[in-house]
Amino acid sequence: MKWKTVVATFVLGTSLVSGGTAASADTSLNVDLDKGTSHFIKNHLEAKNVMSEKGVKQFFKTNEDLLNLKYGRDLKLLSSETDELGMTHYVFHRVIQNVPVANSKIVVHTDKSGNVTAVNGEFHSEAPEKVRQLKDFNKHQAVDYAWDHIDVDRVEADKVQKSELGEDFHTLTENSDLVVYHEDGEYTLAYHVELQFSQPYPANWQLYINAETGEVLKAANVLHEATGTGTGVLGDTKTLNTYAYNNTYYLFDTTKPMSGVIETFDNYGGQYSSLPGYYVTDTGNTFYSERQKAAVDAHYYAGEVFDYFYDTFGRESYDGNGADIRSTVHYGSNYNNAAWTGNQMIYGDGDGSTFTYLSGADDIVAHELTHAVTDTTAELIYENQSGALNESFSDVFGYFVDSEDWLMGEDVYTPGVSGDALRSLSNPNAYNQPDHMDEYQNLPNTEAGDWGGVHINSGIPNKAAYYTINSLGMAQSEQIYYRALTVYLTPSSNFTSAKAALEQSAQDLYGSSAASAVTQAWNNVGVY
Ligand code: L5W
Ligand code: ZN
Ligand code: CA
Repeated sequence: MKWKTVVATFVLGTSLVSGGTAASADTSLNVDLDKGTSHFIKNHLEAKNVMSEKGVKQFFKTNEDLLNLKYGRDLKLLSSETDELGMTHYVFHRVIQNVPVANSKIVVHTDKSGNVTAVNGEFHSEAPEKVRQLKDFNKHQAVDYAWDHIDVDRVEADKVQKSELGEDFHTLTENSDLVVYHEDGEYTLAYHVELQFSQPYPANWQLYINAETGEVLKAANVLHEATGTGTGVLGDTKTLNTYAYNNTYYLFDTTKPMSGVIETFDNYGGQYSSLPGYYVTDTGNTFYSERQKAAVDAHYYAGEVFDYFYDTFGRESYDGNGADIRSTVHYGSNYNNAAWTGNQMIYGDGDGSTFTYLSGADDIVAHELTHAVTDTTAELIYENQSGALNESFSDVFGYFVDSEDWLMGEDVYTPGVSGDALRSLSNPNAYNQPDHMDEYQNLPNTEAGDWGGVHINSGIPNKAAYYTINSLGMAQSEQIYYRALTVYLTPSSNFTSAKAALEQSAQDLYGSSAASAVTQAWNNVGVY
């Protein structure tokens, strides 16, 4: 940074505040007004009776040497406003050949008597009087360059959205204006292009494109992380990781230690074909409405399950590689189910008597995300014994995430009845599931037969997990189960091979007595 000595023509003293440091002087001061950094000059500036634009013009003339700015050449008045204290604030653009310098404003403040109390802003007092004016393309072409650069399909970004009330609206905004872009003392004619949209992801792209060459000088998506609050399905208040753009907050969490994001959508109208639906938004970052409850919990619990896998096993998202975790709530109509579709989660609202909003249970969210982990690791085929293992591992990790009870889905199952649940690891029989091979049900491998009873025979490995956890404790058991799922199990593994996989994992991690505890757990359910 170059410092410039300015001889000031002030009547009394002047003080300068810049970049957090303050200095004062009588008739001379070291002022770095040349670059684009912001400066604040106050006290006793030589100017009286500044009651109008004409007066400000005179002020700049009087202080031309100090500020190294010429009124007509370097400044363009944008606005003037008088506040409730009677002070008036004259806002100027710093211009070169009448083109505004990007991100530069100079503001002159006067008190009610017309004394200038301060001048601040980005002075650029050493900027050139002229910049190269060649423009090889126009502002509309600059917008096309910008879309190419960010690699987003404009048609998708301009898709009609639905508001919370179901009204159609568009969120795409495109602006393109000629500016002087400055960086490291270089001043270049450029188009400042803004692309703001909420699909396929919320974005506020700010790009500067060289007006002569089309080179992208700078591109940044300047959305801001925020922390919101919301009401969950059970009426509890939670803190949410959100994103702010254009006075709108999105259920879009970029805070997790992974490349991907956690994002939550609403399937307005229940169109099955329109997944993922629309981002859940709120103008106040307070997601308190009835409609938002299911989304609040889907978003919050997806974060909780991410944290569980990351903190316990170092796993970054379900694929171990930072994939986006996407959820859609209000899926279908009175849908008593939730699912991992192969690339996202969907949650029904329930019919209000069998289930309320299914995302309201953290063990269900963990169950669904564990299906995603299984799909990218053991890939257990969803039929017969391998399918029952697939289901069981989802229930077991549902327990690890929500280990206060052995029940599955109790928070949202039969909202009018307390104490019941969908399944139980400790007592499968109480929920119409076998808990021993003697009770194994041979069912048809069809949808009606639950693909060979995947949600029924899972009671047997679930009970084995219950015995294992009781014997070894949760801390060892969760490592054993994770290792079996990610290292030993294969698509066609059956109950016997699951027993072997878990024994081997226990042996690897904790030795033979842990392996024996696993053996005993599976013997108890008749798997030898
Ligand atoms: C809860 C209701 C059924 C658990 N999926 C399941 O395989 C359920 C999804 C959400 O068992
Ligand atoms: Zn399942
Ligand atoms: Ca539970």
